[in-house]
Amino acid sequence: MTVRLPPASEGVTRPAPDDALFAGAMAVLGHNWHALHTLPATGLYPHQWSWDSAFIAIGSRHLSPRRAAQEMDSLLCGQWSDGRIPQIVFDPARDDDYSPGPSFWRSDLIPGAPATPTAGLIQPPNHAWACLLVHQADPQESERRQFLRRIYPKLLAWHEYLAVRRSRGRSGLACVIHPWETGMDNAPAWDAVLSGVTATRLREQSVDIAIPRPDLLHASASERPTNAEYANYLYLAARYRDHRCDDLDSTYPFVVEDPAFNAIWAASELAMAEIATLCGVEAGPHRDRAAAITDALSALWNADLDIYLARNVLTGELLQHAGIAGLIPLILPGAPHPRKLLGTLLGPRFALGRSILIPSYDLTASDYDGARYWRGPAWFNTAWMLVQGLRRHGFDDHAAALARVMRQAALAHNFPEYVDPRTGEAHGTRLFSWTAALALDVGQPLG
Ligand code: 2M8
Repeated sequence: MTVRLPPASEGVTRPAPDDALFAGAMAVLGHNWHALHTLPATGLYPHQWSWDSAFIAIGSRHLSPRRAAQEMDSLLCGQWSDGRIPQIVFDPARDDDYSPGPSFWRSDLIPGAPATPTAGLIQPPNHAWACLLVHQADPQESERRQFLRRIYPKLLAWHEYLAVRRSRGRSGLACVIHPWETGMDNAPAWDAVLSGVTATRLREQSVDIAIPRPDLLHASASERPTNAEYANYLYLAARYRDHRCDDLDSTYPFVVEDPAFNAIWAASELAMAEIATLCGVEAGPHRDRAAAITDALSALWNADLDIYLARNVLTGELLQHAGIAGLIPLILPGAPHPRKLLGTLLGPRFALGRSILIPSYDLTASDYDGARYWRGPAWFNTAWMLVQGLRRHGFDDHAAALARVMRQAALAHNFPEYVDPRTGEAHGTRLFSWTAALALDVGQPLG
């Protein structure tokens, strides 16, 4: 790996010589820096991803707050006129290196899409949360560049998109219409919904479609989603694209309310309240919305499992799988069950303190798989969010222990995308940006 510092290096803090994590994370983020943003990984993910960039900015603010702000500015160049921040902002030069890429989406043909090519789907809304943290890293620099004042209206439009275009029914929660929108693409909770999609797809598609898998050049097939899953992913994405990314399409076959997506939205609304105050704008509506989403999440609470579950909006059923998404509401100050969530984290399903980080899925489930993507392995972004949640509710010793394991696991395995929570074995790609950024963040005084 060539270590390359970012161009905005004037504000870069030099690491203490003995801080290998700081130096390693800085090297990874320098290596993955491209043009005006950071790639999740140069081979497997050669474009700019939405929630990745927000997580990356949370870490890179310790290296250069200016560069972290640039990361968010760059992502928002891909915002659509309806307010959505797209899942991916593409580098048109790397169309063949990732599927589905810019030539699949052809966003230039969709009304409201920006000039730069993007995907039409979205990802979890952690952006306002990240922007506030970036501001706090160097308020004078942020003020000088009018960072919050410039970004606030864009974040406002994004949250309005979620409230208006993504609310189906009266639950008060936003829905996602593709597994990719949850960021936890092949989580077992989606299996039942996707089996209905398979039936529809097979009825509609008389011939097999080609399934390009450039991802398998960079990660083992046993660690990635299967071709059967990809067939559904591509079908759902193509259907949404062919309906011009119209969220009001009432016959869409995958509509889910996800606890992590909505908890992150509420956390970002709380951040919006602080940003609004700093910009001299009324903060009340953001606090009210955060409270309303937090209340609405109660409908997803499962008192037998002591965890939040996702809901299939089309049938009204809660999807009976204990995944890490169901613990993420712990990030909310108003979360009503912090002790129960801690109990679930410490119990046999997630084994906090006995597993490496926290598994993405129930360790006791028969379909748990510690190596395959979101079906079991432990990820650093979910660990980071739970460190924040544990701290917020005063579980400081657990937060500190989890932060320590994050740093150790990141450094020991060359900043892996994910690890087996039982053995610590690294999986997916290496030199993964959010692993570096978030392991760095939890060790910093501001982190
Ligand atoms: C993974 O998802 C992409 C599709 O968005 C993929 O597998 O190709 C997920 O882990 C997602 O959460 C993440 O944002 C993305 C880039 O790191 O990779």
